[in-house]
Amino acid sequence: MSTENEVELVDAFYMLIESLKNNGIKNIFGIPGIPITALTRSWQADGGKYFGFRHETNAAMAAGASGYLTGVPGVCLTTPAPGFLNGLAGAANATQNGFPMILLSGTAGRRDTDLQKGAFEEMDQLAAARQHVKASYRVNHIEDLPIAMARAVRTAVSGRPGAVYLDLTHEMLTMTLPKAKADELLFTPVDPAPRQPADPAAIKRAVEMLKGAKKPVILLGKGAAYAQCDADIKALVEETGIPFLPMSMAKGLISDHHPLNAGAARSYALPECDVCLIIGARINWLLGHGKGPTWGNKLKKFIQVEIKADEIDSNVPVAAPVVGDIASVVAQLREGLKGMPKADAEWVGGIQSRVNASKEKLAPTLVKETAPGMMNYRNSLGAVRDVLAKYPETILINEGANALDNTRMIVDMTLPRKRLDTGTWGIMGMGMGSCIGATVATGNAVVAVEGDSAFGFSGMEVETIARYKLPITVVVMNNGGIYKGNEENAGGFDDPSISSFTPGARYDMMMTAFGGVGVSVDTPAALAAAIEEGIKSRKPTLINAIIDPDAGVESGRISNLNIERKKKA
Ligand code: OXT
Ligand code: ADP
Ligand code: MG
Repeated sequence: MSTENEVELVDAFYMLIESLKNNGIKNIFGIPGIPITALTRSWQADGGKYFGFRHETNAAMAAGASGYLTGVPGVCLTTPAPGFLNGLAGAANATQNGFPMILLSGTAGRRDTDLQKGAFEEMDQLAAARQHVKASYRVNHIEDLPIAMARAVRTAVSGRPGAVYLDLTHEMLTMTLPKAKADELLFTPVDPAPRQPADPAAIKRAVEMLKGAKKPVILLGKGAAYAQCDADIKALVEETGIPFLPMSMAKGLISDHHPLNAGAARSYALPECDVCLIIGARINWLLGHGKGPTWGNKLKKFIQVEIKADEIDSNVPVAAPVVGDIASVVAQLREGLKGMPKADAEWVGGIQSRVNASKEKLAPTLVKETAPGMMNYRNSLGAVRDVLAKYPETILINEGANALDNTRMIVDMTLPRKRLDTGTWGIMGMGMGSCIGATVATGNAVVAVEGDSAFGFSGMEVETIARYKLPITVVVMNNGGIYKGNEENAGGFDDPSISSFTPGARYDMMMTAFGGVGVSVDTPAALAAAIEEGIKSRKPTLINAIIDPDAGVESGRISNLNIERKKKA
């Protein structure tokens, strides 16, 4: 603040910081540099929490994870052009996943940028952001900051959540304003994510369809987890007695141990069902686009609860669209379904017996002993499952291919919003940023199960984890490569194959390099002990879990999406 002719002035930093605070923002994730270093410092000086990263994509991943877990947008602050573009990758991922976040970036001066004079870090960032985020806005004047921030927050959290980009122009960041005027402009937005109950006619249609169903299932997606109406969703399932299947990040929304959980009979329940009530999931690639073998090659009667009207019929006809917010709609459905008889016992029993059979088949593989250094994905993750069962509040971050698919199958979740993974894009590199965002947002301990390739995309944030002394335990599933660690060079040469990494790599030493705890383990028992110690001690911990290089399969569970080379004639 300064005075000119006795008028007290405030600068753009003040306006921005006050606007962030007015919108309930408590943390900023980012990397400082020209021209936002002093802005970042001012945020911290003002009492704001700041988490300085080593790469902006990871900072943006942290912001996205924080937004998903709390419903308040996470904020990532970057420098122009290269810093901004790094952050944009994380913002794009947040948008794909429906996580609310705000990407703030400084820019080079508009005058030079628009005439392409070659300014320091010159780039038309607004144009670049536009196609990758839900909305992008440029702030050209200090007076617009309160409105710009409110607009960013409201856009990020209302309707389908997503990332919003705010372009903080160089010129704007140098402006000042009389404090009296500033105080008039600053405000707290009212109800940024308003409830949107569905049309009663749509509810009636859905209710009739459910009542007429012989083999109904309920599919829960991460939109349902995000909606934070866990008790109502559980009540809907229990009152109707309809089996449910969670998409990966909806695991735990209702406990994986619940008797109506049909997750372990997926390949029976989806093809066999007649009516599928989808709550907060898109009918995209993860659901076979609503057709084909995933659904028994039959068109199902879909009831889709969705906030974004144009998502309906995106892949297959939806018989009963219910456009509205999940919390309102689930309450409306429960009301409409009152007195409905429970789902057919034969149908439910058939699913339950298949669930039990799958679990019984899997069980011995989870405890099978292997020679030291030859752990596979089953027995190692069996050990992870047993430890996490003791600490259900722990948030699980999970990426990789075999490391992802097997964890999703083996490690049960019993509480909502405790699992974040590669999501809609199947993205590698969400790991360490999401770990940091998750613990900062919730205070909970975090365990990350990472493929060794996946870990590499954000591995340098181990330093960030150690520097802030965060309660994060990272397990690197070290099979020495992408999918497998024993592939040979396709040309028969000595240099590494396309998928191999350094054999015998000691990822644990990355954590000890920064003062955290590093452990290398080669048996399930040692892995379990190291994880438990990490969770209990809340010390930054990295466990190098040595996995048989031959244990994985190419592309994990989605090898059907790969393209094989055509056979020569
Ligand atoms: O019913 P059936 O019999 O079918 O059985 C199912 C369930 O019923 C059963 N099940 C159970 N059984 C017993 N008990 C329990 N409790 C239970 N629960 C379930 O198990 C099966 C499977 O269940 P699921 O998963 O529900 O069913 P299904 O049919 O698999 O579901 C279909 C899908 C599509 C929903 C599911 O498969 C899914 O969610 N898949 C997500 C896959 C995904 O996103 N993968 C990540 C991307 S792969 C690839 O792209 C990689 N890259 C390239 C790359 C990427 N991605 N990003 C960037 C920025 N750059 C490059 C790379 C580099 S992966 C990768 C690295 C890999 O190497 P790593 O070293 O990191 O990892 P490793 O592989 O470990 O080496
Ligand atoms: P999954 O990957 O778990 O299948 P998706 O990300 O594909 O889930 O789908 C989530 C869906 O939930 C999105 O289409 C999104 O618009 C919707 N959604 C998110 N929040 C809400 C909400 N509060 N009410 C209704 N729909 C929502
Ligand atoms: Mg691997």
